[in-house]
Formats: sequence, structure tokens, C-alpha cells
Amino acid sequence: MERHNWTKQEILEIYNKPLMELLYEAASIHRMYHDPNTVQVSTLLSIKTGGCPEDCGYCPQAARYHTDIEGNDLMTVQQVKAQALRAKASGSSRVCMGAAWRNVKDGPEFDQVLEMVRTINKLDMEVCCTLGMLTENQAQRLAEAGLYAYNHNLDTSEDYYKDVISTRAFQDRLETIENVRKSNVTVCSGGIIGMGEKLEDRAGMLVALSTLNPQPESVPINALVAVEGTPMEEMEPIPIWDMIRMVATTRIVMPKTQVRLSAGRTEMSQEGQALCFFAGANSIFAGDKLLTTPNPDVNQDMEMFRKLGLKPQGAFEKAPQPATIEEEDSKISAKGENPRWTRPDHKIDRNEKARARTKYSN
Ligand code: SAM
Ligand code: DTB
Ligand code: SF4
Repeated sequence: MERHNWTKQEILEIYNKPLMELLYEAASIHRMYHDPNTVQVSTLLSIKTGGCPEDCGYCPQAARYHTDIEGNDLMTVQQVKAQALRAKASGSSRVCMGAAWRNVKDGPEFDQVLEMVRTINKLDMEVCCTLGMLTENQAQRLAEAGLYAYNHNLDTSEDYYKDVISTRAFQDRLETIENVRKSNVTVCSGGIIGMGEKLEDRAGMLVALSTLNPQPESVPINALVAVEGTPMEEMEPIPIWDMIRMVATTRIVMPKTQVRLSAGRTEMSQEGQALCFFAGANSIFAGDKLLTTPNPDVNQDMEMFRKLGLKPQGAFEKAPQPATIEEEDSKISAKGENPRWTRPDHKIDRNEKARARTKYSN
């Protein structure tokens, strides 16, 4: 069950638990709602790169910063189709198209994006867009074109937001999310850690996300990619432990959501990523480029999946929901056996599962 009344204090207490306890709780909750061996794989496609009028302090695509990315006009539908087919062939079930726009403007470019959505949809892949701020009517039009998800990150806490971006407000982000929610497109919203924020800001961001009702269907957790030329170019990389704690805490407060281990994986060892999957991450961006910055090579990721026994989730495939304790017990009883002794995970897990359920659902 989702809880929509998490407080910053409660979330900080979870984040700061002894690591083994935090991992155990997060992994137990993860198993109640998701198959722990399945990971959703998305491919990012920057359909319009650079030249953005906003001043997001982390972003290499803001026109005002002097980064050496190559800007591009909006891609053609054919180019997008070719890239989507490539992504599908390499095991992705979702394509996420990003545009360096402040907001969507009605007109020929938006019509072209709608056509891209229809085209990818016909390839039997989930389509996601991240195009900046959106009106209710635009969300509706994207929904009619077959959009599966819309990504719009809160990025950080409401308090720290003003230190990161001045050209739009936290409230604007919430409004766009609300507009998406009014359509039948699923909500993808998360943020970035490693931008100089306090632990309170990480918790504050999770309060803002988890108190949305319903909670976002997916939550990307990015580690800042410090790009030369941006105001954040000199930020120190975060320790892997922060990522693990953030993923675990996100999993605990948003049990049903798909938690995406997003930007920053090139800096993480496979062992570090494995702990993130154990802590409840069940989605990644694959492909050697995010929007403008590097990401691990697909073959390297598939090799990691093989080593960890993970399998990519199919498009439109909901991760199987594990049976409840009562359902499992009644199946065992139907065979004339005693669930108390037959259930394989009985000794270790039974009471823990029950305790976790009481604690985290209301
Ligand atoms: N322009 C649209 C917007 O801002 O909503 C969509 C594209 S924007 C690049 C999507 C998200 O990418 C941002 O909200 C931010 O969370 C993430 N992002 C951008 N630059 C990043 C960086 N250097 N490191 C980590 N995440 C980053
Ligand atoms: C998200 O949370 N992370 C992705 C996606 N949503 C759009 C973007 C990461 C961008 C990292 C910097 C870059 O490559 O430009
Ligand atoms: Fe523009 Fe989005 Fe980058 Fe902000 S994050 S500068 S809105 S592309």
C-alpha cells in the first residue's frame, strides 16, 4: 500500500539507518511488489539538443553555459524510428525522447513529436517524453498519440530548488505533473543527488514525490554528471553509499514505483550497481549515451545482467506481483500440507514480511 503522509523526519531516519538494516528492509519491500530479478531497460534519445533558455545549474544543454555539446534541431520522424528500432534490437522496451525545451509550444514541432510517439508506439515499445512544461491539453494530445509516460523531475527539494534553477519555480514542476496525471499517461518524476544539497533536501524531495497521490509510476534517481562549463562543474562525485541509501529510501517510501538508476552509472562499479538493484532499483537507462553525456556500453550492461541473473522487462509487461502470504498459505493448504513448515521462506521471511507490511502500509 502507498502511504502519502511521509514526513521529512521519518524519511531521514530511514536514510540514516545502519546500512545492513536499510538494505534488508528495502529489499524485503521490493520483493513484495516486484520481481527482484527483472529490470526495465529504457533508451534515451535526445530529439532536440542544446540551446535551452533555462538556467538549470546542472544542465549542459542550457544555452547560457559554455559547454562543448553539439546542439541539434528537432530530429525527423524517420531518424527517431531508426534509433528506436536499434534500441529495441539491443533489448530496450522503452524509448524516452528528451527535448531541451523550457515548455512545449503548440505548432509544427509538437505535431512532429506526436508523430514520433505514434511511430514508436507501433513498434510495440513504451514511449516516454521529457519536453519541459506541459499544459493539460498538450498532455491529452500526447496521451491520444499513445504516450506511455512523461518524465518531469522535481530535481531536488522545494527549499534547494531556488539555488539550482531561477527561471522557473518548483510549483511549475508540480503543475506539469498534475497536468500529466489528468491524462492517462503515467508519471515519471525524480531528481538528482550530488548537487551540493543537504540530506534534508534529499528527504524533502522524497516527501514531495511520495505525497503525490497516486505516487509516480517511475522515479529516476540521477547522480549529478558534473559537466565542464556548467555552474556545477566542480561538484565532487557522490560516494556510492549515498546512491545506495537514496535508492533504498525511495523504494521504502514508494514501494510500487519503478525506481530508475539513472545518470551517473559510468562512475559506479558493477558491485555498487548490484547493491542498488538489491536495494530496490529496477530500471536503468541503457545505451552508450544519456542525452549528451556518456553511459555504460550496452554489451557491458548485458554482461552485468548475466552475472547478476537479471532479465530485462518486456514492453507493457507489469512486473509480476508476488502473492500475499495468505494466498501462498492457502495454495500450500490446498495440497494438504502445513504452510507453517512447507513455505520455503517461512523461517527467515514470514514474520519480517508481516512486520514490514504493518509498518509501511496504512
Ligand atoms: N528540458 C526538459 C526538462 O528540463 O524537464 C527535459 C530534459 S532535462 C535534460 C531532463 C532531466 O535530466 C532534468 O530534469 C534532470 O533531472 C536531468 N539532468 C540533466 N542534466 C543532468 C546532469 N548533468 N546530471 C544528472 N541529471 C541531469
Ligand atoms: C532523468 O531523470 N534522467 C535522464 C532522463 N530523465 C531524461 C537524463 C539524464 C541526463 C544526464 C545529462 C545528459 O546526458 O545531458
Ligand atoms: Fe533546459 Fe531541461 Fe536542461 Fe533545464 S534541464 S536547461 S529545462 S534542457
